[in-house]
This record gives sequence, structure tokens and C-alpha cells, in this order.
Amino acid sequence: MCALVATFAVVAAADPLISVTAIGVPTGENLIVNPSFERGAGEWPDAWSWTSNQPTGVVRVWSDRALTGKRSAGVLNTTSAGSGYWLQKIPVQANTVYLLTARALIDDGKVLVRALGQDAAGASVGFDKRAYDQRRASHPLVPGFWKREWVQEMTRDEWAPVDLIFDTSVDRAPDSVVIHLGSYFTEGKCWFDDTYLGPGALTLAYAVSQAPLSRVRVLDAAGAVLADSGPLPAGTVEYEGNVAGLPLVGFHCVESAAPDGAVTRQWYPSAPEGEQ
Ligand SMILES: [Ca+2]
Repeated sequence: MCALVATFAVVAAADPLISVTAIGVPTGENLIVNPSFERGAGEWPDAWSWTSNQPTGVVRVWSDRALTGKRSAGVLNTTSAGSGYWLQKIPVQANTVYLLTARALIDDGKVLVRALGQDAAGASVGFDKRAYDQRRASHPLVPGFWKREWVQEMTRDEWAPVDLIFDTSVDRAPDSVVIHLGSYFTEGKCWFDDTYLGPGALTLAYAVSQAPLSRVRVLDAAGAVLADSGPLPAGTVEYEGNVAGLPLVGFHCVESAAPDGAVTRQWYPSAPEGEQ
């Protein structure tokens, strides 16, 4: 007589893939003058100026290629040693969170959206906030868990936004910021339109897939529930949603529960201290 030995493999269910993206949404008055580059004369849109470290290699064009209206601000960069930016100086308040966003058409190369702080006399106060984007892989909307080789041929959408969020709650708060929209040390062509600087909110979009799901929630760092799928039907392996009206600055978590109770979390923009 022998004991009946049952052998079976315990296969742990794979964790779901959670992708989270955030888009800045304007919620107030636009502080940028001539934000769509429509007004102007000759070769210059009103209220905008230009700087380049390679004036012959990086040139500006007040372009007739536009997302809205008839005009945009273009940059043609023929040297990786050069950069060039459209500029506008804008007064800002201390202790305030701002959204700076522009829609960018990137034919190639790398773009920079920057807010460079100055004091009342125009001197630098060491306040330099930046957001980069580029046409090909590894732009900010590609989830961090994707391998680079998976996205080599992925390109961003035309006229997708480039968002920069900055907070003037600093020791040496700027009296103004000089916004820069341009090409950062890579050959290529890019165009900017529909710029905005002012108060804003975040819309968080999320998708959960590739594993059985029983519930998906969105929480803030204090644990408050911002969205809740409720119990999902058995067999659900995909879920997506979005939450609008979130503060520009803060930690948000998409939490997916499996039918066995296992929980997977993905934080945006990153896990706060003490969380994972
Ligand atoms: Ca325009």
C-alpha cells in the first residue's frame, strides 16, 4: 500500500499591468500673452522673443503650421550642439502651484519646456524647472515598466501636450518666470501652439490589464478613495478609467485587487516615502 501523493504546481497569478498617465488641465486665466501665436507682424508673433546659442544652426519660424488658428512657433535645429527657444517673461506669485503646458508637434529631436525664475531686477534666483519630450520612445507617457526595446518605434501623438508643473513655494521665490519653448541640443524640427500658464488640475488616466481583477480603486496618499470600480464581474481582466480635478501636486495610487485578495499598487508620479 502506498500513500497517494498528489503533486500539483502552484502557479502564482501574474501581477496585473497598471499604467497611469496624467494630463494637466487649465482651470483659470491664461497668463501668457498671444498664447496661440496668432497676433503679430512681419516675422514676429506679438509678445514673444527668441534666444539661441547657435543662431545660424537653430532658427525660429513663425509658422503657418498650426493646431488652432493659422500660426504656431516653430524651431528648426540643424546642429546637436545647439538649442533655441521662444521666450516670454511672465510675473508669478509666491507660494503658488502653476501649470505650464504647450501642445508640441515634434518632427524629430528633443524639446524643452522650461520656467526660469527671476527677481524683480531680472537676476536669476536659481529657480529652473524643466520638462523634456521627444518624438520617439521613452517620452514621459511610456510607463516605466516597459522595456526600452518594446517602444523603439513608438512615437508620440502629433500636437500632444508637454506639461510642466512648478511650485513657487521656495526660499527665493521668483517675481517672474521666463518661459522657454524650444529645441534642446538635438537636430530636428518642432512646433508649439496653444500655450498656457496658470492654475490647473490633473486628470489621471489609468488602465489595468493582463490578470484577473476584482476591484480597481484610486487613492490619494492619505488613503481617501477618489474612484472605485466597485466589485467587477468574474472573469474581468481589463479595466480603465480616469479621475479629473486632482491637485497638480500630490501622490496618487491606482490599486488593483485580484479575486484572491492580492493587491497591486502603482503610484503616480512616484511612491511617497514609506510606500511602495
Ligand atoms: Ca495657433
